[in-house]
Order: sequence, then C-alpha cells, then structure tokens
Amino acid sequence: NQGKKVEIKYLPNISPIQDNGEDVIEGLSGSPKVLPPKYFYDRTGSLLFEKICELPEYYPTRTETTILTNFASEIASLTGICELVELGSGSSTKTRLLLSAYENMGKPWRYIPIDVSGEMLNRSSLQLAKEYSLLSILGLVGTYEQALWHLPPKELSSRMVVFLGSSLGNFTGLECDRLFTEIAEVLEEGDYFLLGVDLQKPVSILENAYNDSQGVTAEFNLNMLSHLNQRFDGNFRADLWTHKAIYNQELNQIEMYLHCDKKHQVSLKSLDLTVDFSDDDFILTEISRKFDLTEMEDFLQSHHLNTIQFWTDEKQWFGLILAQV
Ligand code: AVJ
Repeated sequence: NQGKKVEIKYLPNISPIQDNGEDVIEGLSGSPKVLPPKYFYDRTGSLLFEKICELPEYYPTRTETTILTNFASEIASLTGICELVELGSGSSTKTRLLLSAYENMGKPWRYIPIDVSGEMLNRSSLQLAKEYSLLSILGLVGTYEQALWHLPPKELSSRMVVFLGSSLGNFTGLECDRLFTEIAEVLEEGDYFLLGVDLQKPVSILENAYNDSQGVTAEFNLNMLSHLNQRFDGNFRADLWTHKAIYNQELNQIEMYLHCDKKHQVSLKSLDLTVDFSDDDFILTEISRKFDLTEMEDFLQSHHLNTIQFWTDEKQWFGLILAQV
C-alpha cells in the first residue's frame, strides 16, 4: 500500500530541462554573453551544489536550516493543517523540518513536491513516504511555472506554496514578478506562501560565500562548460576559463562569471553554433540577488501576498516570510 501513498506525475509536453539549446544560442550570441543557471545542474553539478551547502563560507543553507529548526512548529500552528506544494524540492532535506511539524498535527495530509529531476523526485518521495505515515505524496516533474498550472484540486481546505533556499535570487525582478503573479493566481483566498530569501549583508561575507577557499564553487561554475559539451557535443576547454564571483552593490546581487583567459573559438556541434572568445571575454552564468525584508514584503503585497509573519536568524542573514492571499 506504499504505492498508494506515492504518485509521481510527469507533466505533459514538458522536457525537464529545455533540450533544444535555444537559450544557449541566444545567450552566447548576445552581449554580454550569458548562460542560464539551470545548466549547472547535471548530475555532477547537483552533487557539487550539495557540497557547496556544506562549505564553511556558504552560510545560506545552514542559516535557513536554523530558522526552520526554531520556527517550523510555529509556522504550522499559524497555518493549521494544509497541503504543502514545494517549488524545487530537490532532496527535501530542509523541508523535513516542516514536514515533521505538519505530521505532528496528527491528521492525514498531502505533500506536492515539484522538481525538474524525476530521478531525484522518485527517490526522495519513496523515502519520505516511509518516514511520514500520515503523508501522501504527489510528485510533479516539471518546471515551476508549468507545475503550478497543473496543480490538482485541493484535498485539504488550505494549501501552502513553499519556496526555500533563496532560489528566487536567480530570478531577475521581471521574472520574480511573473512568478509571484502566477502563485497568487493559483492560490485561493486564505492560502499561504512560505518564502526563504537571502538578505543583504557585508560584501566580504557575500563574496567569500561564492569564492570558497576549497574551490568548490569554481568547480561548480566550470562544470557548466562540461555539461554543455556533453549535452550539445561541444569543445569548451575548462582550463581556458576562470571562475569569478563579485558582488554588484548597485543591484544587490552576486554575479558569477566565467572569464576567458585566452583568445579561442568554441563550437557546440549539435547546436550548429560557433563562438569566438577574446582574452578579456566573460560569460555571466548566475545572478544571486540579496534582498531587503521590508522591500520583499512590499513586493509580495503588490501581488496580493500579505505577510503574516517573518523570521530571521540572530545575524539577520536570511529571512523566512509567511504570506497569505
Ligand atoms: C541555489 C540559487 C540559491 O544562489 O546561492 C551557490 C546557487 N551558486 N553557489 C545561490 C549557488 C553558487 C544558489 N541557489
């Protein structure tokens, strides 16, 4: 009967990671050159990201975990029993703190994790079903946007969309705007949105978090090139590129770059793409925005997502916001 408790749905017409490489062609043909952060996460990249989360300099995961450890049961008692819909559930490690709080309410309930990796979703869902006896799980394999539009009718009277880890930081202002609009549209009155955001702090702490002394972040950044080689039959040479991460104080965002050290040409055969790089060229691979809690509250409110309460850590390095439609 375990099979009854877990269902995984591959959303129709959704390739988990858009495979046609249109975005790569566009990104490398423009100026400045950019590549979308989703190309970090092949198998190697996902493992490297888990390694990043454990680095002494990379505070976000650890800090958010502390906040959840302290306040998960308070969050659960504020919302009462509800269905959790998680955007980008990954291994659901931090989510367990929330799941436990809701499981403790002693009623049958449902968790709907959404992730682009079907493999990861299958594995973690089966594991969670074993750990939480009151929980049924409906995993949706697809992108955030597509999954939000394919949500099944509610089984409980309220629902909470959960978006942790400051993954929102990868989104530009315009993309945040679109996502929040969609979330507010999909939720019904009285439903909740729980958002984890990384906050502004001294530049040195931020830059160290993205330039760790063991070079794991550099490896993670460079791995995007080997991922592209494999995916699109390319000939990027990792030894001709250097990882750089700087904090842009005007835009309040970490910017991760790959800097080209030597003039050369790269082709990605299956995309029919050839790119010339000069010796001072660079590619922007990621932005990681750092937020101001009050501004985020206002931004949420402008999308009919009204803050009920927020929580931070001692140093106010990370914030968790509970909003309601
Ligand atoms: C997964 C997007 C939240 O922006 O901090 C970690 C990814 N990049 N180190 C972040 C990341 C470099 C991470 N997010």
